[in-house]
Order: sequence, then C-alpha cells, then structure tokens
Amino acid sequence: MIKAFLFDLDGVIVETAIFHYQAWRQMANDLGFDISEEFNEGLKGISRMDSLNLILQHGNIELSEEQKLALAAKKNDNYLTLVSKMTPDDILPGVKEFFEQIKQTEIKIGLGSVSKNAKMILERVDLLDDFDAIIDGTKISKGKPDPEVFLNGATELGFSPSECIVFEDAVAGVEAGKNAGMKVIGIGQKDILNKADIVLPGFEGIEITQLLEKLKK
Ligand code: G16
Ligand code: MG
Repeated sequence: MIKAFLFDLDGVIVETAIFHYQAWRQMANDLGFDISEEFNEGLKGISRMDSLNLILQHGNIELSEEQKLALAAKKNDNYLTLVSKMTPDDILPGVKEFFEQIKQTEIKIGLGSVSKNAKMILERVDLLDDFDAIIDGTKISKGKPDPEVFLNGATELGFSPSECIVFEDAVAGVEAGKNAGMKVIGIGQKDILNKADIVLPGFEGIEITQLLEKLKK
C-alpha cells in the first residue's frame, strides 16, 4: 500500500538549479575558471560542501577548510538573493494540480531535499503548508545518493520505506531513493534517469489513479 509521496525540491517542485548554477559560476569566475551547464548537471542533488569540493577540483584549486567555508557562505548569500525573488508562479507546471489530487487521497506528502534553504523556498512559493513532513539539509548529515534524507522522511511520517514513493529529477536522487528501498519516479529524461522505476517528463496531465495503477506493476 502506498502511504506517502516524498518529493525532491530542486527540479521537481521548483527549478532552483539555475540559481545554484549562477551563484556557483560567479564563484568559479571569481577564482579564474568557468563551469559549464553540463558540469552543473552533476551537482544536482549534491550537498553544498560536496558541490564546492567538486567545483574546486574541476578548477584545480586547493583551499583550506576555512577558505572553503567562506566561499560556501558567499555563494549561499548570492543564491539567497536570487531565490528571494521567487513567487508561487515559479512552481513547476502541474505540481499544484497534482498536490490537489493527492489531497483527495490518504497519501501523505513529504519533502526530501538536501538543501538547507528548502523551507524558505517553500515559504516563498507558498507551499509550506502542503507538506506533512519536511526533511531538508538541516536534518541530515549525508547528501544524496545516501538514502538518509528519504529514510528520515519515511520515519517522520511513520511508514516503512516500501510504503513510500520518491519523486526525483537527479541521478544522485534517484539512487538515494533506490538505496532507501523505495520505488522512484524520475522526473526528466529516461536515458539519464535509467535507474528510476517510472520516468515522467513532468507533472502536467498526471492522473493519480493511473499512476498508482502503474506503480502496482
Ligand atoms: C539541492 C540542489 C543542489 C544543492 C543542494 C544544497 O538539492 O539540487 O544543487 O547543492 O540542494 O542546497 P543548499 O546550498 O541550498 O543547502 P535537492 O535535494 O533539493 O535537489
Ligand atoms: Mg533535484
């Protein structure tokens, strides 16, 4: 029996990846190198400090822990300036309608994001009250693909992993859901999210009863 849907934030509910990219790119440029959009793909679902380490490695730059923390803080300030302009219009197409359908069922809604800014973003887009449980970067110690974020979501809602379905747009996130022992619905492209049980291009036109039927198979 499916008891909960656990949603990733970035790339599933809202598109914050572009703001992460802009803020990381600014930092890289200040350090004298650039990062491509393709490189940014690999940062999706990866925690702030892990992302920073990957970027510095990419630019062949070695820094002290203190310098890294300062850079991460500056990146986050820039990121916050960018996301502070978000409104409910930034919710990805079909998400609101899908949530309305979920609320007609007994299924609970949880968030599984590694972002420490997740709650603030949900507040900005006016979705905070739609969630029965919020697991974000402030509640976990390991980023995706570690299953911690989704296992905590199941625990907080009081269900077993097999009763939860994960919605993820990132390779690391799909792996985290599978590592948690959950079925995963990939949001994006089939060839990229090939470990997901089902892949959908987005939420537009999704019919919950049909989706639940598909998940039984
Ligand atoms: C998101 C993004 C990642 C970001 C991470 C940490 O994860 O996909 O790119 O590095 O959060 O974000 P912050 O710096 O805001 O703590 P998710 O799990 O929502 O896809
Ligand atoms: Mg994501």
